[in-house]
This record gives sequence, structure tokens and C-alpha cells, in this order.
Amino acid sequence: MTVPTPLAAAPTRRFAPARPAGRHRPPLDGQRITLLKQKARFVRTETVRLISIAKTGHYASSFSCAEIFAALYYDTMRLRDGDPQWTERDRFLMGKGHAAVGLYPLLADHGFLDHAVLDEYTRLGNPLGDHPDMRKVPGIDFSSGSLGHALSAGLGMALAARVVGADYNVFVLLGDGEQQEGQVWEAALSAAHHEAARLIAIVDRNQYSLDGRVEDVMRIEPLADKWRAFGWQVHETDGHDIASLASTLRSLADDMERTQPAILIAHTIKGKGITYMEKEFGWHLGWLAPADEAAAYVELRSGHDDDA
Ligand SMILES: Cc1ncc(C[n+]2csc(CCOP(=O)(O)OP(=O)(O)O)c2C)c(N)n1
Ligand SMILES: [Mg+2]
Repeated sequence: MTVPTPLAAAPTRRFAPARPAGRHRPPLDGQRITLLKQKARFVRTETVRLISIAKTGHYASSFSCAEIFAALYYDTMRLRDGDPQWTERDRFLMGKGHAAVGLYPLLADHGFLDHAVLDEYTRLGNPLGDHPDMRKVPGIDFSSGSLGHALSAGLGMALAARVVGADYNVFVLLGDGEQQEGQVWEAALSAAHHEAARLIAIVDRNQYSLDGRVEDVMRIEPLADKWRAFGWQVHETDGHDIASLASTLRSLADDMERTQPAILIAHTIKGKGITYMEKEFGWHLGWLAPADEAAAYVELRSGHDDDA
């Protein structure tokens, strides 16, 4: 006889109240898109600025998900400025924690931490490290850096919401190289089994990991089919097309009928925004000398990153 666990016995919809007012958003019109593009550019310029303080960092990994960060933090997620512990907030976990340098400026922008803290990025005693620490940084929901764990942790948070009757969404950003971690697939199985519909994963499908093309290191395609076979609802979009990204994320966040977890495969370019970094895996970790840094600002501000 099969004895259902309390979680398995709890269909998601029974625990999903109507979306409260906190999730009303303005129309996704030209003005809104312009704002989101500006925020993505802010992620890139701040990434350059902070890495110049640390003198090493993950430019390319942050650049590929700049639009994803912008869409989540300025359009999709339910957040309350200045209140990083708000219990009703949507959660965000980064499997690819090494790109946290691009996220910290957004946390400061939302009043979760003081802007001055950014200016001391990675210095001794500063809470902001190359990888995010939930015990030190307000607004970080999960400490990451060791690839592969965030989806399992996010699933736990999604199931916890069901138990307490909360309706927050849990977003988990995964790298495409991170898809090679076995733990990701245990979480995938488990989330589908438990019908964790409020769990929304996003894959930054930038084609590269640390030391080469993902397909050369260890093949992950056909990726969408794999997730579908694991019982997930799968979507794909251009991860630099902010309008498409934001509208897809809105529909995933607001879909109260879905009974499966959902995943958005966002096709991106590693290093997007600085021509010589694009698709060049050598820039996974690096440092721009001052003259190159000045040129990087010029290129980023010229709108090269804005052409999606
Ligand atoms: C468990 C684990 N193994 C290895 C590493 C070293 N590492 C750091 S980043 C990285 C590549 C990640 O590639 P991907 O997930 O595609 O991220 P992105 O391209 O967005 O930087 C690796 C292997 C790690 N952080 N954790
Ligand atoms: Mg990658």
C-alpha cells in the first residue's frame, strides 16, 4: 500500500490563494522596457566597477544574466524595498553563485544594503564576497558557489511555502554548465513528484562553462526535452530580449493553474556587452586593467548591450 507523505498529499492548488495586490505590475510598455534595459546596463557597469575593486571577478557570467537579473528584480519578483526579510517576498537563489557581483548592486538599489558597502566589495570585513553568503548579505536567500545545490534548496523553500500557506514564488538561476551536476537532476525529479508549481528555474544557457563549451565538456542537449521528460513545464526565450524575458517571467510567476514546476531556458551570450569577452571562455574569470576598464565603460554605455 502506498502511504502518501503530507507533501505529496497536498495538491499545490489547495494551498495557492489568489495572487495578492503586491503582484500588480504596470503594463510592459516602451517605458517599462527602457527602464529594464537601463537596469541591465547598470548590472554590467557595476560589475566592471566592483571587479575593479576586487581585481578579479566573473564579468562574463554576470553579463550573460544581466537582463535576467533586471527582469526579475524590477519586474517579476514581489519585493519590498528596504525589507529583505519580508516573509511574503519571492525568493531568489543563484546556482551560479559566482555571478553574485552583478546582483549585489540590485540589492543595494532595493535598499537591502547600504550603497557604501558596494564600494568595499570583497575587502576584509566586507560582507560581499565573490560568492554570496546568506548569513552576511541581506537579500541573499541562499549561500552558493558550490554548483548544483540551489535547486534542491529552492525546492525546499517552495514546499515550505505550501506547508505554511504562503504564496511566494521561488526563482532559481542555474548555469548551463551547472546542468552537469547530478544534484540538479535529483531536485528535478523531486520537484516534479511534489508538484512544486511555485518553483521556477531559469537556465542561463550561455553555451560556456569555466573551461570550454558545455557541449564539449559534457553534453547536456537536448536540454528542453530532458526537463520535459522530468515532468517540468519548459519555456525558452532569448535571454537578452528583455521584453520577451519579462513577459515570459510574468506569465510563469502569475500562472496559478500550473501544477508542475516550470523552467525557462534563456539563450544568452557569455560576456554579452563587451565584444572581446563574448563567447570567449578565457573571460570566465579575469580582471580589466584600468585602460581596458575605461574602454569597457565606453562600450557598455554606447549601447552595444542594448541591441537584442
Ligand atoms: C561543485 C562545483 N564544481 C566546480 C566549480 C568550479 N566552477 C565555478 S564556475 C564553473 C563553471 C560554471 O559554468 P556555468 O554553470 O555554465 O556558469 P556560467 O557560464 O554562467 O558562468 C565551475 C566549473 C564549482 N564552483 N562548484
Ligand atoms: Mg554557462
